[in-house]
Amino acid sequence: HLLEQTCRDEPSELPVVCQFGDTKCRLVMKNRRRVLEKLQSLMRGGPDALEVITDFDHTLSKFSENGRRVPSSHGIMESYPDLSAEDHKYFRELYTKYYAIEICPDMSDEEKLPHMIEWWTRSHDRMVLAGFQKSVLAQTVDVSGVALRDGWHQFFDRLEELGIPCLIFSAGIGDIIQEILVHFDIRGKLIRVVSNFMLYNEKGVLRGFSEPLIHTFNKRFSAFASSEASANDLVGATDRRHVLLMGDTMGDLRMSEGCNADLVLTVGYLNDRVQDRLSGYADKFDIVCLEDPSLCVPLAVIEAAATGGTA
Ligand code: MG7
Repeated sequence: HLLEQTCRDEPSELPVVCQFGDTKCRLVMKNRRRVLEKLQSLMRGGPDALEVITDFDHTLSKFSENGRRVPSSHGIMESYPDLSAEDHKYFRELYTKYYAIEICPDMSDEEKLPHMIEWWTRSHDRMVLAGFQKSVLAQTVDVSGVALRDGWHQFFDRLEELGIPCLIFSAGIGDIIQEILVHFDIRGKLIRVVSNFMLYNEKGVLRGFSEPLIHTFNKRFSAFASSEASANDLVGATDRRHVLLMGDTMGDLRMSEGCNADLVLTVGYLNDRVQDRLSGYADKFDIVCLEDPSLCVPLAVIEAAATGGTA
């Protein structure tokens, strides 16, 4: 169905409805010819040429469920049971102040950069002060109410069956993400998480975070000037020329910068404020999924590569 829709050539910001099994998804593909060409290349290359580079929070995890916002990995860390009322107030104030800057349409990325570093640093420092304990990590994740997008089981199963590496690239907290994978029993051998990791002292108490700090505006391999690792090296897949990139913010589009792929098909989840943001997303992402709680589109792309490789 996805392929059929893309055959309609006229550029359009109007959503098309695609039916995947029982699920209907509203998609915008502004440049359908380009999507079709990329899909055809992915089919020609087959699964052995493909890798997935994906954001985690509100991309692999849902944005909302039953009318409630699903917490991000930072949000889950902030539900740490031993935080005081002052800690909660502090994190809330940080969020209010800096989130407004992160999404401010009138500031350039350069202007935002020092504020973002300040946010991540202040938040992480406060969590160190609060004495976050490794021993409560699993329980904190278990009770957090985090939800993955519908179809996650099939998505990870297919990646594993087809031997497609999956790089989860996140400016959130790597330990929380890994614990979520454990919580859902996702244990693919080709899954790597590149993110901010917690460092503990010998008593299992948080003492800091891994370097380099990954925040919204350096979430790309080319930004790690001192690191020789490219995305391909990090997932142990130097021969992968084709990338399926998944994200929910414009910044995610740059995640594949610095890895040596020659084709990147981008799928963008537009989770909220669709009216204001659709035009920008439609310009930049090959396929935009509108308020879609499922992984149907990435799964369809993977299946296209799978069948193409054997056809
Ligand atoms: N984000 C970034 N920081 C925080 C934080 O300290 N608390 C909360 N609740 N959220 C935070 O996954 C990356 C996203 O997480 C948010 C330091 C940012 O909005 C960022 O885009």
